Amino acid sequence: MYSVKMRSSQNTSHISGAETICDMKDIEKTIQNYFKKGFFHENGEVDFLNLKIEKVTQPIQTFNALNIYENHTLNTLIQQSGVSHAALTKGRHYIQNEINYRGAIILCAKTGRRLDSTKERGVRVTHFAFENHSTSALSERVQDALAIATCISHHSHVKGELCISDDLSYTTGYYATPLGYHRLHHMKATNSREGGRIIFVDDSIHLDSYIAFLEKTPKRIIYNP
Ligand code: WAQ
Ligand code: MG
Repeated sequence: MYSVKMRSSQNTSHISGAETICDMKDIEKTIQNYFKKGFFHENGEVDFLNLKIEKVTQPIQTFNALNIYENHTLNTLIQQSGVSHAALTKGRHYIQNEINYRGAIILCAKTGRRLDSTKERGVRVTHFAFENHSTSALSERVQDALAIATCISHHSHVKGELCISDDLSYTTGYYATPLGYHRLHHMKATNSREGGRIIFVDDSIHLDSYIAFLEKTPKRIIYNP
């Protein structure tokens, strides 16, 4: 298997990114798809696009995708998952600020203090593949989001993850906990580059090994509800 990654930017500011793990025979169509996705993007004109292909050498770990739910409010979910309102408020500041992070920001679920030291980059979940074994079709965007959320929540110290797309026209976000992926509609106004991912954790987490798991361990996510 091969890990294939894409990121594109304008004037060093993040525009789009994508990644998967695939068989050798699928690399060509994957990079074609990623070129279109990353180069022609509603977020702006691209002046840099990076494609990276790497052979996967470590064993792949397999996980079941979280179940998808709708009709919960963010406030209830935050409360149930043990994230404080102060932490949520700080998380929303990272989502709303001017910086377009490529990855996720990690905050203490109690105080909202930032714990990762990746500055304007963020922690990026990579080396994962999504396999849909169910009969219900999911859009590529939802497959990707569900895979990332499943990886992020696969740790006993993770309380929840809030995600809002930074794409101008996509306003549905989600809040994921180890117990489920909750879709949240109308999370932002259209035509805004506001967006990001915030991971709320217990601050006794071993951050280096968690980040290594997210960034380096090859992961396969099976959707089979
Ligand atoms: N790992 C960590 N963070 C990421 C990753 C990744 N692989 N990819 C994106 N991000 C961060 C980064 O800060 C982006 O700016 C932000 O998340 C949003 O990324 O069920 O499309 O790819 O309909 O714009 C949610 C789907 C879609 C909800 C989210 O995010 C639904 C989406 P985007
Ligand atoms: Mg985006």
